[in-house]
This record gives sequence, C-alpha cells and structure tokens, in this order.
Amino acid sequence: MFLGLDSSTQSLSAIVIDPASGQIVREVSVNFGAALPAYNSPSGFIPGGKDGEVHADPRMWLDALDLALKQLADGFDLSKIEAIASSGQQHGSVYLDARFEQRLADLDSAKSLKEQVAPALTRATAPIWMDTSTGAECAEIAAAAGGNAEVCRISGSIAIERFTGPQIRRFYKQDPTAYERTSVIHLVSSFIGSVLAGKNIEIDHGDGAGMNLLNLHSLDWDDTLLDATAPGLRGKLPPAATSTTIAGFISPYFAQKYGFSSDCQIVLSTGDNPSSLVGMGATTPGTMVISLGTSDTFFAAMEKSVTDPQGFGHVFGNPAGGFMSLICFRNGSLAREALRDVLGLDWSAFDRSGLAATPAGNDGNLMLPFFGPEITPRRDFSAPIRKGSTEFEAGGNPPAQVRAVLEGQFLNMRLHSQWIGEKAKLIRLTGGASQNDGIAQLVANIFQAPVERFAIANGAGLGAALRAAHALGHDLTALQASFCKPAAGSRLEPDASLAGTYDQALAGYKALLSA
Ligand code: ADP
Ligand code: XUL
Repeated sequence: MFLGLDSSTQSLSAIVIDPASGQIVREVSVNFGAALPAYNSPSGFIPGGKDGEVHADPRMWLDALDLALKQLADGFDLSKIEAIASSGQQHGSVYLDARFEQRLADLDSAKSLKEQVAPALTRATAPIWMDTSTGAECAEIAAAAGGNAEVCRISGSIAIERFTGPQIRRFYKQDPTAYERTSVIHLVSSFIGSVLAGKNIEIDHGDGAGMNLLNLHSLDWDDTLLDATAPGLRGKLPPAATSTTIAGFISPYFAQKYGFSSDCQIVLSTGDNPSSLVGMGATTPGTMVISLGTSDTFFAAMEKSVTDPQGFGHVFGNPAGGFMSLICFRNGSLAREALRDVLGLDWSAFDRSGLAATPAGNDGNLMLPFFGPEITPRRDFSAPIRKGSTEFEAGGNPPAQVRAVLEGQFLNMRLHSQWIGEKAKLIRLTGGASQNDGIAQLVANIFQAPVERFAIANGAGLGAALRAAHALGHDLTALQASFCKPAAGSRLEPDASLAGTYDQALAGYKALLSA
C-alpha cells in the first residue's frame, strides 16, 4: 500500500491506496484551525499580518503531521505502507539552521516533532502563498535579472509576490543575520518530506518551478536568478530533482512511533497543484483541472510551450514529465465563504437560493468577485466585492449577489486561462467546493465543457499516493485508470443554449475589469 500526504493551507490530509484492489483504504484529515486552536490560525495562517504579509507557523504543520499519523495508525497497520509521498501548499518556505539535519537524525520517538525540530527554525514563521508583501523585491529581482520577460523566459513566470525567491529576498533584507544563519531553505512540501526521511531531501521540478529560481531549460537553479535574489543562495537550497526520485527510507522516529516498516521509502514531495494533476488523472494534455480549495486554481498538462504574456499564469514541472500550466486565484473559497457569511447562509442554501433563483447571466448584472488582494489579475482590491452594478453597491438582492460572485469568479478564470491557447474539452473539479452541485454546473456552463468529479475531494492527497506507487515501479497510466474515475452520476454536461449568454457575459466582465 502507498500513503499520500497533503499539507495544504487549511488542513493536512492522508490517503492510503491499495493498487492491488484499486481501492482507497483509508483517509484522515487534520484541520489546522479546528484541531490546533492554540496556533490562532482558524484558516491555517496567522491573521492580521502587516503590509500584505501572510505567514503560518511551521510548528503547527509538525503537530498536524504527528496528529494525522496517530489517527492513521489507530486501527490500521502502517507496516503495510511501502512508500510515502507528500504534497504541500506551493511557494511557502521554511528556514532552518545547520543543526536541522542532525536534529532529524537524532529524533526521539518519545518526544514530539515540534519540540525537537522547532529549535532549528531561523525564521519563526513561514511566508505562505497568500503573502503579497514583496512588490519591491519582485521589482528588484526583475531589474537585476534583465527584466520580467527574461525572468519569465528562464523560470516560466515573471517575478511574483508569493513565489519563494522574492520571499527569500525580503527575509535577507529584513534580517540579514538570520538569513546568514540559515543553512537550508525548504518549501512546505520538501520540509515535510525531509522530516519524514530524517534528512534534507531535494526539491522537485513541480514545486521548484514556483520559486522564480529554477531554470526550466536546464532544470537546475539559475545563477542569474540566484544572484538577483540573495547572496550565497545556491548553498542554502537543496538540489533540484525529478519528482519520481526516491529520497531514502523513513526516519526511525515514525517507524517506532506509528509502526511503519523501517524499509518504507520516501519519494520526493511536490506542490499541491502538480500533485493534483496526477491525482486527477490529467498528466497528459486534454483534460483541464479546476481546484476549488482555499485558492482556486486552473491547470493542465501542456501541449505546447507557452508563457502568459500578461504575466499572471505560470509554467511548472509536470510530475509525470514535461510541463504544466497553472493559474492561481486568491479569492477562491475564502471569498465564497465571506459572502455566504454576510448573507447568513449554509452551503446548500447558498447554492440553492443563489443559483436556482436567478437566470444565467444574472440579467447582465456583473460583479468583480474580489474580497481582498487578487493574484489573477494582480490588484489590490481593498474595497470588498461591491464593484459592479449599483444594486450590488447597495448590498441588496442576495440571490443575485451569490450568482454574481460565482459567475464573476469563473468568468475571471475563463478570461485569464485564454493564454494557454486550448479550449477545455473536459474539466475535472477537485477541492472542498467541488462537491457543490450548483458550482459544478456553473463551471460546465461558463466553460461550455463537461465537468467530472471524483468521490474524494482531495486530488492532491490522492496524487501523492499515486506518485509514491509510481516511483516504486507501478505503471502510472494503469494506476490513474483505476483510481481517477469520476464518481457515478457526477458528470455534468454544459447547457449548450447558454453558450451565447456566457460569451456576452465574458465580454461584459472584461469591460468591467478594465473600467
Ligand atoms: P485547502 O486544500 O486549500 O486547505 P480544501 O480543498 O480542503 O482547501 O477546501 C476547503 C474549502 O472548501 C473551505 O474553505 C470551504 O469554503 C469549501 N467548501 C467545503 N464544502 C463546500 C460546499 N459544499 N460548497 C462550497 N464550498 C465548500
Ligand atoms: C499556486 C498557489 C496555491 C497554493 C495553495 O500557485 O499559490 O494554489 O499552492 O494551494
């Protein structure tokens, strides 16, 4: 059996698969806010950050790892696990001193991970993908590297606020002494993988491409970008490696504490989106994936090599080989939740009252669906969502507001995914909100493509488990054929009669955005 872990923004989840039976045999999830309230991070990050800073406490991720494995081991024999792979929220970074690796080697199973690993942190908190504080650093990196077009040519993305390089540069500028004391910088995914392996593991090309540091042509860290970011950076980064690399065996800490076999292997980690590409059976071009987690993301294996001329979209390594496109929308679930809470609804009422009571296209009433700063398009929307018709400015007509936010989100997604140059033939939905039938049908109608969903909403966790099995010799296509199947009755066809309505709405949305 194979274990996949996913350390996302709001939760750490674990999925065990059995390739012989084609079954998911066990699933657990630890919600950071609910299970670890002492960290005061109800949505997985520390609220109230200044100047666009959004950080999380890496000790919370360590506690969650201990907690999830304890739950997983309860009534289940973890010695059956042959290999483990992890995925993590992308771009977030963890800063560690020279004693980190020795601490991992010396872990005592009678103590917690947190108490033994936390003393190695040289930066108490980890900047995560929601952070928008590095505008100045992005400009400096772009200038030093020969302009954003060059940064994009090398790394697949222009210099981006949430990407790890600009975050590292900000740390170097703010606290050069702590930067100097930092011996290794990990991504969330490679940090979790290193703890599991009891040593520093490499960074894979899927998550590594989200750093503004990886050269997508040589698949090595790029000297121009390293120099533009911070001094001595190459020496602080684990090497870059292909996603299927086997990093080593599990640390004795986990074998002793949770009953893993000492020959259980650890496969390199990747980002949650590249992992979902695997888990959604979309590693070959043709199927687009939309993940409705804390962030909304749109991604697909790439047919041709293109970058986004507007600079919002990205190119990452595809864990199965080649490349993938990725577009991230910051106002995803948290924006939907904010409106749901303003209107005092639960999810089923949100969906029912909003979508059932209003016509497609909302009688021409459009709204920009942003509750806070947005990544795609990159803007500081400090006034919440009410930009649109005067009716919304006044806050009236709740059902129309629900439709306007949802239509706005997916029109924005359709508009900003056009650079990929391929029309969606099939869309697979994953993430917490994918189970919402109203939202799923709306996606089918706006993109005019069939939508499929799986029985589990966590494509990243499943992808991690599939990658673990693949790295140990199982055929990925065969694994995907048995695990990546839409749930019975979950396929939704687009309503073809609405194609014109949404073409018109798209034009209207584009005009509103540039108004
Ligand atoms: P992440 O992986 O980023 O931590 P998830 O994929 O677990 O996030 O998604 C969590 C989000 O899913 C929650 O913030 C919640 O708003 C949303 N969600 C859960 N159920 C529904 C539903 N029925 N309709 C809409 N959104 C939902
Ligand atoms: C992708 C991104 C988010 C995070 C969290 O670029 O920033 O999707 O990976 O899920």
